[in-house]
Amino acid sequence: MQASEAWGERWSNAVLPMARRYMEVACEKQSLVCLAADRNTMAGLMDLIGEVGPYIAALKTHVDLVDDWSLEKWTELCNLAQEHNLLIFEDRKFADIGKISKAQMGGIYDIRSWSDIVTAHLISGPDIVDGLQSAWQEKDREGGVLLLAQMSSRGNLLTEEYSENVVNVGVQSDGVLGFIGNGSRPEELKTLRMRVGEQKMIWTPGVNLNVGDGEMGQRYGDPYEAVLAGSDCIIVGSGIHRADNPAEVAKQYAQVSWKALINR
Ligand code: S5P
Repeated sequence: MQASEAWGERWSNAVLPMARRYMEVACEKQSLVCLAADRNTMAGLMDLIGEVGPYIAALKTHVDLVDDWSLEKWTELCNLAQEHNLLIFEDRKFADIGKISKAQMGGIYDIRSWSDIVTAHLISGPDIVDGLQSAWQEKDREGGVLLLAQMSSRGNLLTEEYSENVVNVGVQSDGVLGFIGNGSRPEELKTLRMRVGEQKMIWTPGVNLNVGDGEMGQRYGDPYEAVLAGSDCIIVGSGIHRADNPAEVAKQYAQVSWKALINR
């Protein structure tokens, strides 16, 4: 199926090249799954990507939680991700002023050189998006920012009003790929989708085939419901990387997410 057919308005309205790239990869793989690869060793990460690479469209990393990180090993990981045609998404949740966020795209981890997508809070104001985009531009690279409009964890401080403000700023900003929404609450997601409209993406953590409460305040909703409510990508971590057979489970998430997109 063509990406334009599967994605409809999301495809025709897309401005950022990274948005179309994601939609194409998702179509090719028939999967709206972003793996939250929260393993803390390089070997564990490499094994995981090797197993589930064919069933996912994007790879989400937390580069600063890896015990044995080195630039050399990380380059290997990025090469492996590219072999599997995955978008690489560093979930850094930048929050500082524009120029510092830009500088934080460099440093030891040099996120600007290998990430296709990063997350940011809009708490410091709209210039953070320009800061992050200019870091990619200096490396002649394209990227997209996902702004946190909602969170999946209980008791978070992102109020309705705050969320609305984030969306109002984000939809006007070309450097914004879309928003992080709360996958555990389809009703909240529907409201978010109404506010966002049909152009920008919504990516959702807090989804699991086993719905309910997770560890330390995490909450889980049903991935199929999340996509029907307006999510364009389901971010799945422990549901896959802690499974006995990650590949088999990743395949299930892929099937569920793709079916939901087609039905939507
Ligand atoms: O609100 C949020 C935003 C994010 S990006 N809630 C989240 O859980 N996340 C991320 O999604 C979190 O950092 C983790 O990497 C992943 C969820 O993992 P899981 O194991 O709970 O599926």
